[in-house]
Amino acid sequence: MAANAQSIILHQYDISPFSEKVRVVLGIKGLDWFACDEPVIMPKPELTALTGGYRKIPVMQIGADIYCDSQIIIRELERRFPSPSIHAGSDNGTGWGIAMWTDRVLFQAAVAIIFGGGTPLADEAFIKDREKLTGRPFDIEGMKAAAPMMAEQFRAQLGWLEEQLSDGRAFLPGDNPGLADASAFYNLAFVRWTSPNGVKVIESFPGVAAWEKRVAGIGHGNRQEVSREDALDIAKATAST
Ligand SMILES: N[C@@H](CCC(=O)N[C@@H](CS)C(=O)NCC(=O)O)C(=O)O
Repeated sequence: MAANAQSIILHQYDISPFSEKVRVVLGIKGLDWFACDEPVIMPKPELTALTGGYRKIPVMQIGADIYCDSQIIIRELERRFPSPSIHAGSDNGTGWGIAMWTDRVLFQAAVAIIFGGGTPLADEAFIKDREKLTGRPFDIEGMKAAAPMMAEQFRAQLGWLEEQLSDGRAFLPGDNPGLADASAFYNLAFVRWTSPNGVKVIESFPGVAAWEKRVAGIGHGNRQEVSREDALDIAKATAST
């Protein structure tokens, strides 16, 4: 079936860690959705036409309604598709608090390990693009110097996950996967895709490595593809709700 005005369209790219967080939530909820692949660097003319200039990934589109930022996307998915809840086995605030940790502190450690370890992802065009985005130098040499220390930061934080899982629970909140799992997992996935050194750190935690397999096993729901042109046409032909 082709995408239409009711379809969930996720503007993303496969190696985007924040997209992986949303893809896992789509998996937890068992939803049908369409991936609309966007470029990793600017220009992104179809995306910015939808968002009014926001260039980051992921962005969710349902008809002409556009949701920027993974937190807002996940909140909207929870509102529209409450069952199963991303808060199952947890209170509603805890997952968001954990996500703030994973999206900032844990993510920064993962980024330093990945880019400080050398990755083909960081070619000249990518570095220039990210420097324009942040207005700061993309300091590969600084990240290289910080990588060993950040690997230890990463190790310490994975230790918290190991501790949480040490009573034999399947997922971070308990029997059912939720926001905390999606949020922690995407950082490990990003490291796995790009950093053999980081993988060694993950593998040193047996409980975390086993949990990671369980989260990967949830999958991403039912994914189909939609082109950027078709996604834009859907928005043009629809009124915002
Ligand atoms: N707070 C945002 C962060 C999103 C983010 O930083 N995404 C990265 C890719 S994972 C990005 O867009 N990088 C710049 C780009 O792709 O243009 C969220 O949670 O969605």
